[in-house]
Amino acid sequence: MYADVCDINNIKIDDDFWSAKRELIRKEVIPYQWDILNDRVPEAEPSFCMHNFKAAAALNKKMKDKGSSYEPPKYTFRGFAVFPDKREEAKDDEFYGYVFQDSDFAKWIEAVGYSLSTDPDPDLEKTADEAIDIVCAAQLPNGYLDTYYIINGMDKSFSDLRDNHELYCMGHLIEGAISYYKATGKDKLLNAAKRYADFVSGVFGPEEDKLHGYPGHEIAEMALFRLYEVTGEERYRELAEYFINERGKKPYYFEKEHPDMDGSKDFYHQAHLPVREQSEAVGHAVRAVYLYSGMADMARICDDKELKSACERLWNSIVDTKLYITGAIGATHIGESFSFPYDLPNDTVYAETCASIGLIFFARRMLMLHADRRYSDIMELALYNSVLSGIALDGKSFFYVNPLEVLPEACRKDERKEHVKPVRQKWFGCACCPPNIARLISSIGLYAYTENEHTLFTHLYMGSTVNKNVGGKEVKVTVKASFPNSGTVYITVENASDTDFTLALRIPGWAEDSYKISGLEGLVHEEKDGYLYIKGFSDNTAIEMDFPMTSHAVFADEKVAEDCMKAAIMRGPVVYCLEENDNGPALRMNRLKLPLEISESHTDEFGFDVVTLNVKSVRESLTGSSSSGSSALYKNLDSIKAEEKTLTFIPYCLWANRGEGEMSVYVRV
Ligand code: FUB
Ligand code: ZN
Repeated sequence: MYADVCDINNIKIDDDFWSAKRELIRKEVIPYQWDILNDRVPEAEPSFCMHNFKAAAALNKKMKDKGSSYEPPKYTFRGFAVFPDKREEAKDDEFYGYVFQDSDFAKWIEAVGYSLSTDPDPDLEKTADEAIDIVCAAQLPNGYLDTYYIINGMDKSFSDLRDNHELYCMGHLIEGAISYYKATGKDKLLNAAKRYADFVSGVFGPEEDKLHGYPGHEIAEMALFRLYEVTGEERYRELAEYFINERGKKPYYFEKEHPDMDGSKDFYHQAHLPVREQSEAVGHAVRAVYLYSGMADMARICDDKELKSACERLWNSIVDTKLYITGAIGATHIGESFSFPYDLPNDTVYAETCASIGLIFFARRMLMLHADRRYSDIMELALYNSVLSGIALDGKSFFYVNPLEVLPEACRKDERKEHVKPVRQKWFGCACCPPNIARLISSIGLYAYTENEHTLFTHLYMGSTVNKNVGGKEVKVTVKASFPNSGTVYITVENASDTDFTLALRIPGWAEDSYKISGLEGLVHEEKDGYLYIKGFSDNTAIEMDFPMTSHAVFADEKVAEDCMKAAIMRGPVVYCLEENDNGPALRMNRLKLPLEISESHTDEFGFDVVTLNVKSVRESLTGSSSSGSSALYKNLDSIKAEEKTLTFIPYCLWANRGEGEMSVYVRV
């Protein structure tokens, strides 16, 4: 009865690079995260996630046992994030953590599901089943399931959509439940998520007696569309559509909820305009890309052309004016938000890992609307750079903020850079990013491929096998690749004769002019929007492609003041950076020599084969005498000394894996 547009169970990843990352998630991150959710890691900030579900379950039981004689707690606002002074002082029946702490479990179970779908693990499944029992025990008889209100008092539930994340937690719960159901066939959590969504659809909607609001932090939209596609039940699509259509209508819902709210602040929640009229990506970056993802789902599912145009405008607003070269978004920590166009500071940047992950969600959905490599190029860029930077090579520490330039002393002593950490952290009280990385990497196959009835689209190249049913025949596509080190790709297509099967292969923008392909003899092919569409396969076809990974300098548009006369170095989709570890301190004193002279080396210093780049440069220093006689800070310039030097660049995502030090992506030319 349940169907899905893209089935992870049909995609097997077998790739040196990505299988190792998936193993890291399976063996390190998922068990570590489970310990964190249960507050068993003394050196990490406590989560209280499972504590809250247990407290809510106990309360729920008490209510059931006492029936009508039970007096439920009356709501008291105790803060957006409440932690006890000492872990041992936590009370069994109180809620702790951020108001959205439930979502940590949901993201964990989502990653668990993806992992189990390829790597069965009875112990992990048992742990997950027990966790699900606890979560389901917290659900109220009417379907409501958010521990913050169950514990703190239900009388104010859905009274603060702007800040209190009930619909956000529901969205994550739905995504987690679907993943677990698809992996195991067990529907206990899925049924709980459906019951919560059913409850919510009884609360929100166009009818007069319902609330006419929408999520303060988007995600419910895309989750509900997915629930609709998995279950085929229309009410979930209708609820998602309602949330999207209602957003930004006047009078503004959040201002009705918060009469003291400054009217200019609706943009923070992307609620300043009806979504079809929005053109500039604004406000909180994660919320924005989660909303745009839901909008793209709706444009596809409902064939809504106006919404598709809005998605395209918003996509362009991001990639043309607000995107870091690493695929990061969100230039300012003030509100974790987008800044104005071309404002892309490298050191005070926010660049939240979740925001790049959300951009990948948005890209995938735009690809499902219309396969065009302008989406997959950015998806690949964000993945190999700002997302992978978010997790340490040993899977044990994480970045929330992904800067492009770091001076460790400034991170410690300058309040404006307090959010920027020079080394990855064990965990975060607000732990959105690590579990988001886990769910993305463990489901990476869903980003490598999308499909429609006859066509399999290959967006990312990685060793993998995909089975696709075309007109009753099981076509098998096998890819062998060694990205990002090498751009050579071998593809075989089996069992495709006498079918309408089409393989659409992405030609990455960075290899557009240099790629080579062989094996197309006898096949019908044409290129469109950066994809090579091939059909007319026999039962055994081999294709070889080569996308040369050449290194080159990239310059930002001159409107980006921060990067004026500076270059970044890229090799294929990978952005490189300088670290103090290889190049000494005061990285700013280095200047690249033009035309660039780059050679490649290999190192196993990171535990696997990494291509490093050696770039000819000069190290400059100024000599002169004091300009005023009383200050050593300023001098009259006598000369600029330039010493020839070869700089060593490493892939940006690997920075800070060898201890603390300066880092810079951009270098003067
Ligand atoms: O509000 C939930 C999550 O916490 C957001 O997505 C992140 O930006 C962090 O603020
Ligand atoms: Zn995050």
